Amino acid sequence: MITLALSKGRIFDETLPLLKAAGIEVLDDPDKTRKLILATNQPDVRVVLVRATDVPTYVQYGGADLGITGLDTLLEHGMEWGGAASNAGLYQPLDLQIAKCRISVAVREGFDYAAAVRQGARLTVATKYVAIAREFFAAKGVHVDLIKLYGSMELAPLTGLADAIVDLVSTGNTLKANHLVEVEHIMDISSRLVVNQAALKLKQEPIRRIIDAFASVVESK
Ligand code: PRT
Ligand code: MG
Repeated sequence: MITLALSKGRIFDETLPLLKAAGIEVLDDPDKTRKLILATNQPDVRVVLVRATDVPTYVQYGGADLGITGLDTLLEHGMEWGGAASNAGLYQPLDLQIAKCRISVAVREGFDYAAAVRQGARLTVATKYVAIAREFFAAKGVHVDLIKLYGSMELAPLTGLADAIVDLVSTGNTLKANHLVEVEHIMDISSRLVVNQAALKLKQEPIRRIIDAFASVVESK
């Protein structure tokens, strides 16, 4: 049995065409079923639905053989757990070029971020990406107090909780609707295929087949 960990939402939706190209069709609609283990048309392939932030954990510890996760989640997972070595057991063979966005710093319209940085002000930054933010500001030499949030980051500068946020931006519409502006582009993000290293050795043939099918779709784009 091959187990693929996916999160509901955009990653699931954008993964379906890749699975189809690999000859795999998920038999349940995750929005209609309460099942967490979804069968596919291939009797030896199943999909498990987990929280986006849990995908690296499932794959690293072998709860799933493969998973698809944003680079944001993958980096944050590795850094929180103590650096690159903590992604040991996780093999990252492919950038799937799906669920693309960027991770940025944003502030309230009218907040003079450049001046605050120039003056060496201590900034309060709210984010779900504490490790990524810490590393980014440390490299810039900017002193920050980080506040961990689990969602609706956009609210933080509007309520006075923080001066800035570090969050994902895709179209920019969410920032605009909340009168926030992007002031730094930290990095580009896309989703990655991750594979449990031990599983790759034990189930090399079927896993390789899935990796190769995904790779050929990505290359043909
Ligand atoms: O929602 P939940 O808390 O369960 O988990 P999640 O938010 O981690 O999952 P999900 O499905 O929202 O995101 C999964 C992955 O999709 C992320 O880890 C990213 O790698 C990728 N992705 C791509 C995005 C976006 N684009 C994106 N735009 N994830 C989130 N957003 C959000 C962003 O946080 C902001 O609130 O969309 C809003 C901005 O979008 P625009 O288009 O208005 O700029
Ligand atoms: Mg979300």
